[in-house]
Amino acid sequence: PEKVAVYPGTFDPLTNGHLDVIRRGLRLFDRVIVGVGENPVKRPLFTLEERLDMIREAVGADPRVEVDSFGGLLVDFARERGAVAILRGLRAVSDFEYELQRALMNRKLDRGIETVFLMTGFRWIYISSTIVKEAARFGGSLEGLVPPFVETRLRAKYQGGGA
Ligand code: COD
Repeated sequence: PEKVAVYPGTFDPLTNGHLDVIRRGLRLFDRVIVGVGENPVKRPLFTLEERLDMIREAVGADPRVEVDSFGGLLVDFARERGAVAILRGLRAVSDFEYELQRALMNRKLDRGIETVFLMTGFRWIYISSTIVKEAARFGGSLEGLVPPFVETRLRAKYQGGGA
């Protein structure tokens, strides 16, 4: 049977690091569902619709990738969609503690779903949505770090006096 993974995140905004995880995930799974969820400690710069749009534009017409939002628990979303795994990306050791905590909590909530960690490509090791937003805010170039239209939208946000 078809193996499906959910790749959840805030994606505020999507970076090339996220895209790298999606690509690697497609080597292991038949389909990847990118799930934009709510992280209660983050106040996103982009609206949910804007974040979904940017991910959809970046993945294009690939029939193996679906982009959707979810409310409530990630494990419930994964189960509803028939996913066998949650996909997460790891950069540095500093990601580990946060990810371990989440993976174990999700395991406690639903013993049927495994979390799979993928090491990011070396080129993306230092990129986060946060660092990319900070660079954009102060006028730094994001070339090669995010898709060009994401950079355009970031500039528009900060020029518009939005934040
Ligand atoms: N290279 C590789 N991977 C990367 C890179 C990069 N350069 N940058 C980020 N990533 C990875 C992150 O490690 C992460 O795995 C993923 O990409 C998404 O990152 P973010 O920062 O967009 O996502 P988070 O951590 O804010 O997402 C949090 C969720 C929304 C998944 C979480 O809060 C959630 O599950 N919410 C629903 C409620 C719930 O079920 N909570 C958990 C149980 S209590």
